[in-house]
Amino acid sequence: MSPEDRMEVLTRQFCAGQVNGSTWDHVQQAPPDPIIGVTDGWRADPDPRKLNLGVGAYRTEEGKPYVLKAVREAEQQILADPAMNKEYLPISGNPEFNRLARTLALGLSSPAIQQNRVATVQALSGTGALRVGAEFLSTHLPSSFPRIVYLPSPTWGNHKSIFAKAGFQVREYRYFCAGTRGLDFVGMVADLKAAPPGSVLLLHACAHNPTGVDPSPEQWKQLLEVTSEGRLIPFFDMAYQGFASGDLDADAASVRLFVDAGLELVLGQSFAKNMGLYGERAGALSVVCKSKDVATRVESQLKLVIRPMYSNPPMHGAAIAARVMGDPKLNELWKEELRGMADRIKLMRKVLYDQLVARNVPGDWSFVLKQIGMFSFTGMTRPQCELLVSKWHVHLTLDGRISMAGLSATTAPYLAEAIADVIKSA
Ligand code: PLA
Repeated sequence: MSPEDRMEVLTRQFCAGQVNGSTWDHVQQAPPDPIIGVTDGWRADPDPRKLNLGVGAYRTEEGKPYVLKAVREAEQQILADPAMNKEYLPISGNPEFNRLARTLALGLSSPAIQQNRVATVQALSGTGALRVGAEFLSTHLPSSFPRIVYLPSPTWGNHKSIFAKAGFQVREYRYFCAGTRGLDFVGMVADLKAAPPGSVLLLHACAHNPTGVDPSPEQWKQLLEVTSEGRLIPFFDMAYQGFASGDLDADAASVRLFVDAGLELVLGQSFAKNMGLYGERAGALSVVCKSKDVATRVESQLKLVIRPMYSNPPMHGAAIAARVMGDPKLNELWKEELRGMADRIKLMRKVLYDQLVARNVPGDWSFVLKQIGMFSFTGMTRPQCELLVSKWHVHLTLDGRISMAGLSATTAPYLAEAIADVIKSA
């Protein structure tokens, strides 16, 4: 068949396809997202007792979403500002936000901040920071380095897809020990020691999702050694700064340890949780470099990653976050509210634990008290989780993770009753 005839046939087939059916007839129904899909299931559930303990989103004691007072105040100031406009932001985002975000993470006295050797770009929250960071690494790691990323097992479900989309081979390192419900530190170190030099090492800066298990300060020091001896490229995902202990500085200790030791690293930050800016998509990506000169060139390349992806970031969330971080009064108010949120989550751990113990639910539930951050990783099996959803209308991810931030003193007894039941029957 001549190329012209072939073209003719293809055109006819294409038109016939459109007339008789859809060009997308072959497209398969995708499964719902394992985390975000939980909220859809919860929305569709008509039962009045229903609980959404899936996505990590903070709720008040009344079960309502919470807009921080500091955020409301910043938003009012922005609206009242006659200089406010809706022009495009630079490709790298709001410069003041970027400066304040990296300072929040690394600390004002950080050698990297003092020496101006951090390249920061605004990102579409934590996910966007990871995505742009992965793309940058995939393009700019030295060509002799492997494109391999090591993720903790388990980890936040989206990590795998983000790095795979950027062309990385995804490998796991041991992290959680189901038996002790603690850190498998020996396994973790062994796996990292076996990683090829130049591999990227993804670390959760604090409040590991989904396990709620973090390395101790002493273990972080050892991880620093393993990382630098193995010549691994650390990529810190910091989605919960302030949510682990209630203190922003304390929660950044792991990242600061690595930076202060002189390592180059990549850092993703999210303001979704610690400022309650979930839907505003406010985040930052920083690359800590050896020198100011390198950082300047890195930033120019980060812009080349961003421009064809989404051109430049949205302004509102970053403007809010910049005001909250930059205005001393709003900053104090924010820190107070952040401590309040972290404390309420800790209180929910105690309330749930007491309720489980009061019901004599079999097993040692002390991990509920010990785990750090927003989540409790309960060890419940998939059938038990499915029963929680279908019989008790408690919506959670099927790996047994529950968002403690979605619980209240009123709903905790109901959850304990539901857990007691599914542990017996599934
Ligand atoms: N990194 C980790 C470890 C996370 O847990 C999340 C969010 C992100 C990054 C990205 O957050 P952001 O893009 O909204 O800033 N994890 C949530 C939500 C809270 C989600 O899955 O998108 C969770 O429920 O696990």
